[in-house]
Order: sequence, then C-alpha cells, then structure tokens
Amino acid sequence: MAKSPAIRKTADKPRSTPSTTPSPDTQRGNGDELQQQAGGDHPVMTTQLGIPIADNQNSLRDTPRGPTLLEDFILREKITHFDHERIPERIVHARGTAAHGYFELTESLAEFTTARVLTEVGVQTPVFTRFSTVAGGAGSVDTPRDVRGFAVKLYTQEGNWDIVGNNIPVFFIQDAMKFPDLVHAVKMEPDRGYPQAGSAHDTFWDFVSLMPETLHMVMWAMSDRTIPRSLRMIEGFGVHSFRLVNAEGKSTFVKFHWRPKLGIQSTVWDEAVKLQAADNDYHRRDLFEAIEAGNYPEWDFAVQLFTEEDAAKFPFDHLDATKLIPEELVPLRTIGRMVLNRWPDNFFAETEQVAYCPANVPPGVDFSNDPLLQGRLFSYLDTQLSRLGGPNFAQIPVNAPKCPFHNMQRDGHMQMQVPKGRVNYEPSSLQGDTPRASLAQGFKHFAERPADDGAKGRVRAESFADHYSQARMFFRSQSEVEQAHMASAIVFELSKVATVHVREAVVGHLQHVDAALAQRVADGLGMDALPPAPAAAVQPQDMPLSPALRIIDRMKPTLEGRCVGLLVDDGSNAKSVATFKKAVEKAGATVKIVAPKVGGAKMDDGSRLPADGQLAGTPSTVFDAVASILSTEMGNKLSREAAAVDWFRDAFGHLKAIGACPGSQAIVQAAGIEPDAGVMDPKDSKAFIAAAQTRQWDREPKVRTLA
Ligand code: HDD
Repeated sequence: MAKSPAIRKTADKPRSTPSTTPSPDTQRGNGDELQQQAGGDHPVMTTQLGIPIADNQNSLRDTPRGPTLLEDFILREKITHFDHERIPERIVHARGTAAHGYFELTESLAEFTTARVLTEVGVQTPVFTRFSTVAGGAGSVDTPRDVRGFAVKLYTQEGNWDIVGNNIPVFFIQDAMKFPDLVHAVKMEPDRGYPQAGSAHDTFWDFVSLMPETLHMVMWAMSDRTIPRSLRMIEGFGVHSFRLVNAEGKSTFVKFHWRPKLGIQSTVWDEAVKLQAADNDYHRRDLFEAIEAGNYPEWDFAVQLFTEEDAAKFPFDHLDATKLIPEELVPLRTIGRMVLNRWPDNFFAETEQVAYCPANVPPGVDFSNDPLLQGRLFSYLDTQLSRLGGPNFAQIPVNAPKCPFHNMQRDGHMQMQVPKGRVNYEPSSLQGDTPRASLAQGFKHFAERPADDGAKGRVRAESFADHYSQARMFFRSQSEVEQAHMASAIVFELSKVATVHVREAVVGHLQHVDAALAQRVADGLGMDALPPAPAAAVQPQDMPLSPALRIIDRMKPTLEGRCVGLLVDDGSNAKSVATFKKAVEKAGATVKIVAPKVGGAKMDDGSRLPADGQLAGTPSTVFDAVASILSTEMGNKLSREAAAVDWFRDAFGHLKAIGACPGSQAIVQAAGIEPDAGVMDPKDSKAFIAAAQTRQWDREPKVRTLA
C-alpha cells in the first residue's frame, strides 16, 4: 500500500513511539491509488494555484501522533477557503430556486417601444429566473404561507433587463421609506429569533393594524395564492407601472404579467403545513424534477397598456403599488412566452450570486413615479455591494450581460477584467478604440413634464388615501370556497397573535373591507363583540368585481404537470398497475410508485416493481392525487400502519382524488373516509383522471370547519 508523504517522512526518521502502522484513515488509500480506484479520467487535484496534491486525506504531522505543522500550506489553503464559503444571505427573498431558459416575443410592441426585446418577434432572449419566498432565511422551508418572488433577468441585446416581481400584483406599502419597517415586522422577532418564515406573529400584525395601506395585499397574502402547489403554477407580476417609450419619445404606461401555461394551482392550508414536514424542498425539487424530465415550465408574457389620459380616469392612482388595474378595465395582451429549460450547473455560483435590480432596463423601457419603485431603483444595487462584496459583481457570469459592453469603470475588489492601454477616462485623444457615448443608440430618459401638482415635501399624495376599496373588491371577487379559506387564514394568523389589542385592531379594519368577513373572523377568534372600525381617511367604494382574480375558477382541469402517487405492496396485480400507470401518464401526469420498502414490491406475476418512495417518507401530501393497487391481505396489513392510514386520510382531507382498490378498503375505513364522487376504484381510470384534474371542493365542509 502506498503511504502518505507524512507517513513516509516519519518512517524515515523513527521515533520512540512506533508510528509506521497506517491509521485507519491512511488505509483508505491516497493519491494515485484513489485515482485508480475511482476509475475514469480524473484530472490531478491541485491547490488554487495549481500545485498538484498527493494526499487529500491527511494533514502534515510532525509525527503520526504529533501536532500538525503550520507548514502545511495545502491544509491551510483548503480550510481558509472553506471558512469563507458563505456570503450574507439576501435580507428578504433569501430562500430561492432558479432556472435558465429563454423569452420569445410573439407580438411586436414597436408602436410603443424601441426596446428590441419587445419588437423583434421570434428572437429568443436568454433568461435566468429566480423564485423565492420572502420572509424566511436561505435554509428555511419552501411551503410557508408567504408571497413568492418572481424575478426574471433577460439578457437582451441592449443590456440586461430585470423584471423583479412577485406572484401578487400589489404590495404591502406605498412608499419605500416603509420597507425596512415592513421587513423588520414580518421577519423573526429580534429578541427571540422566531418565528422563521411566517407572518403569523405579533409584530407583523401590529404593523398591519397601524398601516391600513397594507390591507389590500394582506387579503392576497391570506388567499391561497401564498400557498402554491408548484412554482410552475404561479403567476408573476411586475407590480409597478413602468413606461414604454417609442422612437418619437412618446410614453405608454405598462404593467407586466407572467401567466403559467399549467394554470394557477394552490394547496390547502393543512397540506401546506404538512408539506413542511414531508419535504422542506418541495418546490425546489418539483422544479428540478420537471426540468430534468423535459417538462419545461412555461409562462405567457402579457402587458396591460394604458395612457396618462386613461390613468386619469381610473378610480385609483396607478402610481400607488397597493392598487392593481383589473383586467376587466385594461385587458391583458399576450405578447410572448418564457420557457425554463435548464437547471443551473451550480447553486451558489448562479442562484445565490444572481443580482437583480429593477433599475436594469433596456432603452425603450422606463420608470414611473411610483414612490415604491423609485426607492427600489436605489436599494438593489446597494444591497449587492455588501452581499456580493464589492462593485464588480456584474462580472460574475450569471450577472454579466451577453451583449458587448465597454466603459471606463476600473479596478475595485475582485476585478476580473484586464483592460489594455493607457486610457481609462473619457474624452481622450490617445487611443482610437475607446468607448464613447452614443446619442443615437444610448438610453434616453423619458422627458417628463415638470410636476405641477404641488410643492416639494415629505408627503403622501391624496390620491393614495383609499386603503380599503380594492381590498374589498379582491375579497368580494373570490369564490365562496376562496373567501372561506381567506377568513380561516386570517383567523389562523391572528390566533398566533398574543396581543389582544392587535387582534382587535385588525378585525376593526376588516369591517371596512367586508362587514361579514369581519364578523366571521371575530367569531373564529372567539370575540364576544365586534371591535370598532377605525376612522377611514376615505370611505371605501364598491368597485366592480373582478372574477379574473380568482384561482379556483381559473384552475386548469388538466393532469399536465401533476404527480400521482400509487401505493403498491407485495402481491399487487402487475397488470392493473401497468394499465393504471399508462392511462394516467397518457393524461399528462407523472406516476410515482410508493411502497412500504424502497426496494419496491414483488408483483403477483413474480416481477419486482421498484419504488420511487418509501411509504413512511413519502406521504400523500407530495402528490396531486393518489391511488392504491393492493391485495386484500396487504391492504388489511397496512390498515394497522399509521403511515398508510394517514396517506389516505390526508389525501381525503386535502380534497384529492383517491383511486382506492377493493383490496385497500380496510385502510380506507381505518382512515374514516366516507367515499364520495372523488373516491373510486382505480380500475375506472377515466373517472380517476376526471376527478384528479381538480380538487373535490364539495368535500371540504365534511373534513374541516372553516371560518
Ligand atoms: Fe424587493 C429582493 C420583489 C419592494 C429591496 N425583491 C427582492 C427579490 C424580489 C423582490 C423578487 C428577490 C430577487 C432575487 O431573486 O434575488 N421587492 C419586490 C417587489 C417589491 C419589492 C415585487 C414591490 C413591488 N424591495 C422592495 C422595496 C425595497 C426592496 C420597496 C427597498 C426599498 N428587495 C430589496 C432588497 C433585495 C430585494 C433588499 C434583497 C436581496 C436583493 O434585493 O438582491 O434590495
């Protein structure tokens, strides 16, 4: 056996302590031997500076049992680098998941903008899209009740364009001045360091109760939008009004929308809670598996276009980010699509180091005066300086533009470029190839009329004063089921708030949103009397309802992109399994086999069907619908197995279709399931597929009491 250099050295110079016997670690082999064992054509491992390494198992020791030598530059380099592997996580949106893909324009907006990415139909622009939760840290779970970030970096031929949005079209606050307060209030409380990743605590609701402008977004946050089934099934919104500017310098306001091809789909709250235990990485894994399987998620890109004159007629101020423009008022125009088709090679290098900034826009796109957007234009560049450690973060491959770029910015920490020549200033006359500004091609800021609406000051426009009308419109536009979910979500969250006056103040505000909602929440909290409504700066108006804001009606009745769990055990009928699998896969879903043992089950024809998941570690929460094909003997046996009983009980409680074979009846009974239209024999694959395309909303009153 080859010995490490340290052992060889000791052997050359024997000490009183016998030391030539290799330690268990050195027995694992080193250097060339490991190289051979692993097979393949491995490059020789080196230090960062290219010095070949002979032994990556043992540090350099003075004697085999003596101290480690400071001289060991290989050990020192390795440990030092490791000690500095982490960078500060994002202040918000720390937990994220991203993928590469492309954007393709299908309809030109040449009438409205000069931006090539919005005028060159058919051109594919590379994108890097990162989804995130907001409140939790980088290591938190994927399925808390939380807003999802939806940030798209388009590497256009005229520079990077970042649409840094959320899956909700409005925001909690109107002015960037309040952002640090909002974030402090929602993140874990500073003295106790919890709760992680959730808004159900006193400080968040205290802030809400004192800032009625949050009410509209609070209604969205309490809706099922914040407990999505999959990142592939969420909408994205640019939130603010931006401008498009055409060749004549004319501006048109625009709102950006991403619409998932698979339709929007959410979980139910009990399911989201249980998913946190079942799989912390549920959304990340789902996106990874879909892309790896070639089921590339896709979104339509749509715009709402309107003029200054149109805006003047809206019964709200579109510069106020707590307001949305109902699509019944300004229709959506689909002009492109985004496909995510490549998983990042390296999480840290790409997903962690990507730096978005709403100020990154190509010529032909410009900003509005939304005061929240104006603050963001500053904040993102600033945060990257401490997060990524200096002014050269744009050179990190995921952040670098894919079009040519030239300027006179020089030096700084981690400079990767080696500019040539003596000219690093402009104007200059010493070199012929230095970059110059171009009036013709350069970014032209929209030449806005000077404001004539009052004097300079720290003010909030009066047109921002109505905090309740759109909250009311959103709530009342929802289906009955969604309204019940929202009322229950508010009751759940406020039940976690220990301070009574905060609970009361929030219910007081709800009276302005919808008196019946306030009463339902008060009842759900066990209040004897309805707390008084606070004075409203502007009396809420009844706006026309917007059914387009619902989820349930707009859920696509499809199995595309969905996943069905099939429970089998020894003795399951091989033919039935194959027939069921084929039918469900043909309908577009993935089928995953679940069995008590990961090695799978021995079918009745003697073949072995490997499992994708072991029953105890693969609860039904991770599936859209479930089925079982079991022998009566195994069904009876599993009816005494909590994991199997919960599998069915939870699927029933989460309103999923259940294809329970006759052999599973003992488990179904143990789970207390009263069969309904969503429970059938998996032999009837047609009925199963029809039921699995949606949730069994009629079942809900039977399984839980909603507020
Ligand atoms: Fe923000 C990150 C979305 C208001 C300051 N924000 C961040 C991300 C998203 C959003 C998706 C994560 C980007 C990524 O994946 O890396 N933020 C929004 C939306 C807002 C919003 C839709 C309102 C419409 N944000 C907002 C305000 C400020 C910030 C008003 C500050 C004045 N946001 C930040 C930040 C972050 C950030 C602190 C943290 C990490 C980062 O920027 O890169 O600068």
